Amino acid sequence: MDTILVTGALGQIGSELVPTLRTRYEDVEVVASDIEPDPDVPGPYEAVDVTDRAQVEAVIEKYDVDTVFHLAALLSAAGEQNPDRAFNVNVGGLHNVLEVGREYELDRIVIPSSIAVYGPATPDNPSERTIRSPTTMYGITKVLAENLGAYYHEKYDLDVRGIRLPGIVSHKTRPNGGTTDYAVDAFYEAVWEGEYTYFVREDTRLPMVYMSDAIDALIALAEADESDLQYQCEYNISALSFTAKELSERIEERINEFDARYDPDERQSIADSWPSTLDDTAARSDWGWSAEYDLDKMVDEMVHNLRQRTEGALS
Ligand code: AKB
Repeated sequence: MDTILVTGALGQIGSELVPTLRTRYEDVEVVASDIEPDPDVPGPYEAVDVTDRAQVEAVIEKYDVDTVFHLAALLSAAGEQNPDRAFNVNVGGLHNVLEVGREYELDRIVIPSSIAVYGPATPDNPSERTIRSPTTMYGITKVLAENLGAYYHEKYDLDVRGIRLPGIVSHKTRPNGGTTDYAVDAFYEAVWEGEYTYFVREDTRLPMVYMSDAIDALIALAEADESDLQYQCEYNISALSFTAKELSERIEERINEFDARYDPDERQSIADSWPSTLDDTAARSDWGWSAEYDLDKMVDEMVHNLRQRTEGALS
């Protein structure tokens, strides 16, 4: 591995994956890219619209990229607002990366999939091959992404791998356009305003993971021996599973005055269509996945970091 390209680098995952990769692989050039032309981030950075194959090819050629973490995507709620764009970015963008990857004989492409591949017909605690019947455009694009990854691997021997990520809780970059965003928004609003109105019911239980565990999972999968992998892009990882109310109670233990309210909107039906726990036996046995953060450790770290940021901003 000499040069890594990260697409969607300004997003929730990318903004933490890029610095982690740069620290971990000192001799590897890590090129960050996103659609924004001129963000204030450390370089190398390139503006790339993944729906334009020529732009994808240009950056891969310019830096002689051999590995891609392809994160650029619209999430579930944003996808329901604009299904056409979600399809173009999530499927068209990935197709461009795979086509250029095939042409330039890339070593590896890592793509996050999502729990959104599952749907109301999926029983709880599904494993990788349990029925995928998504009811959102985002979920449909992720099923296609998983299948495209497997197809390019089978047909062109391209090394494409991926994880089905649950909701990711993090304090550096706020997620945007997802259904699980409430699990991050609650922390920001609790620290900043002392109150938060969830857009889901209090008994909504979804699988979640803390960001540093999600990053570790992506890197561990990327580094795994190909011969150890039984799946390409569909590894489940399981870390946390809590209801909105349970999250509020834990936040309240640290921020006494926190006032949580619940006013479900159209995102409730998306949340209701997803399983609340996942069977991740394959990730554990194939590439040694296990989460470090339990709910209390995560809540401690979120509250601590957001308080520090607030104090920093005020001083
Ligand atoms: C979303 O809520 O859309 C994402 C996801 C679970 O993939 N966070």
